[in-house]
Formats: sequence, structure tokens, C-alpha cells
Amino acid sequence: GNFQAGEDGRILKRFCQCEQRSLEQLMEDPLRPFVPAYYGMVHRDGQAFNQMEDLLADFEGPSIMDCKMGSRTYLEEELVKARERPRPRKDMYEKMVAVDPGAPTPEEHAQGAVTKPRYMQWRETLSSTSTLGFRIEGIKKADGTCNTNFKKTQALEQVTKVLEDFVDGDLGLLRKYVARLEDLREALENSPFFKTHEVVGSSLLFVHDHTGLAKVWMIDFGKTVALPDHQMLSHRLPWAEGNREDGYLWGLDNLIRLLQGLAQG
Ligand code: 4IP
Ligand code: MN
Repeated sequence: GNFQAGEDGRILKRFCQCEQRSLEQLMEDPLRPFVPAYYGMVHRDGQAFNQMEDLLADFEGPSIMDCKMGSRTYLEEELVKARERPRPRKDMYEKMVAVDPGAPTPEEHAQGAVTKPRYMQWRETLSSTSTLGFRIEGIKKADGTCNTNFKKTQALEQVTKVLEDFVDGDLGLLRKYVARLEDLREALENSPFFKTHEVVGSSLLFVHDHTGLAKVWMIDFGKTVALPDHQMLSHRLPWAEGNREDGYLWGLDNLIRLLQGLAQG
């Protein structure tokens, strides 16, 4: 897998240069309170890892949700590569057919493969990524239930129901999550790092437990890349190829509004 247990409140995640670069810079940014503390690269059994804070360490029997943020889940450079030299992906074709045998075009069926951007775009439109700027990827609750079957969770009512179920309708928890997300939004709007980076495929990790502790962190920076000199993103404008907008704040606005609605009871 990608993870190994680390020492005292730390975890090891398979090394990724791009993620290291981002975490290092985030340690010096207003976003620091909203990302796992980074402790550098370490080696274990000849493999390299990024060592970071175990965000679950302070919780008693945590419930956890992963929301992938943004309206685009692949990098623009992946689109360029797929156009210049298309790399047919059989694994992605198979993942596609498993969900919807009618999704591939006749040509894709004949090849038994699809390109990565094609697969990623299909996932975006099937889920709420395209319509809301975020999607629920997985939930693990304190009662032991675990669900990663959200590929087709798209409609506002479906998403709302999943969020409500995640907190078991607890209004106190919802208010804490809303407050934390509003603080995060303010930090994002004041972050030099965020202004100058395209943040793709990154998730918000929601964690709460029976004591009422509830927090949210930004995780997964393997596809968070610096923009060319002096370019900045709004993170709210629609994406058009070349503008590199990722829809991160658009999605966060939508997520906050949704949770605020639920928190009103
Ligand atoms: C996965 O699709 C996820 O989008 C992965 O993103 C992505 O990894 C995989 O691309 C893609 O196959 P499913 O979730 O539908 O299985 P994440 O790591 O954020 O979950 P990348 O490499 O884009 O981060 P490949 O090319 O790694 O297979
Ligand atoms: Mn992820």
C-alpha cells in the first residue's frame, strides 16, 4: 500500500517529490494549521517515504470522510501528453465498464482501453465533481462501517444525505465542521502558496469522534503544482484549457453552503 505506520503520532506515505515540495512550502504558509505537519523524507527497507503527522492520533474511535476537491481531477499536462502520444489504459477501461458497460464509445470498446483524461473526465461527470466542485470518495465510521462506493453520488440530494449520515445528523458536529471550513477558506484566500499553485486531486479529510472533537485538513498534494512565473488562480473561475483553474474554492463554497443548510436543522 501507500502507507506505513510511523513512530509516535507519525505516518509514512510513499515518497512523492511533488508532494514533498508542496508540504515543505506549506509549513511556511498561512495554511500550515490545515495540513499535516511534515517531518521530511525517510527510508524504510530501501523505500523512500514522506513522514508526516498522523491526523487521527488525537481522536478516540474516529469517523473519517475523504472529499476530493475541485472541478478537475487531472493535470493539464496529462491532457497534453494524452493528445501527443495517447497511452491506452486497459485498467481504466475495465474500471469504467465495471460501473457502466455502456460508457465507452464503440471505438473504446474495440480497443478495450481509454486514455487517462477520458477516464478522469467520465468520473468527474458521473460524480458531483463537475456539478459541485467536490466529490465524496470514502467514509469510514466509528461503528465500523466503511463505504467507498460513491462513484455515482452526484445529485445534490444524494450528497446531502451522505453528509448528514456521516455525522448521524449531529448539529453540533455540523457547526464545528462549518466553522473549521470557514477558517480554512479564509486561510486559503490569504495564502501565497494557494494563489500560485494548481491544486488537483487533493482531498479534505474530515474527522470527528464521540467526544465531539471535529476537524478538517487538506491532504494529498501529489498533483499540486506551481504555476508559471507570476500567474495566479482565482480557484473559482470555470476551467478552460490553458487557464489552469482548478475550481477548488468554488467547490469549497458549495460544500460550506451545503453543510450550513444541514447545520440549520
Ligand atoms: C484513480 O481513479 C484516481 O483518480 C487516482 O487519484 C489517480 O491517481 C489514478 O490514476 C486513477 O486511476 P479511481 O479513483 O477511479 O480508481 P488519487 O490518487 O487522488 O486517488 P493519480 O496518479 O492521478 O494521482 P493513475 O494514473 O495513477 O492510475
Ligand atoms: Mn486522495
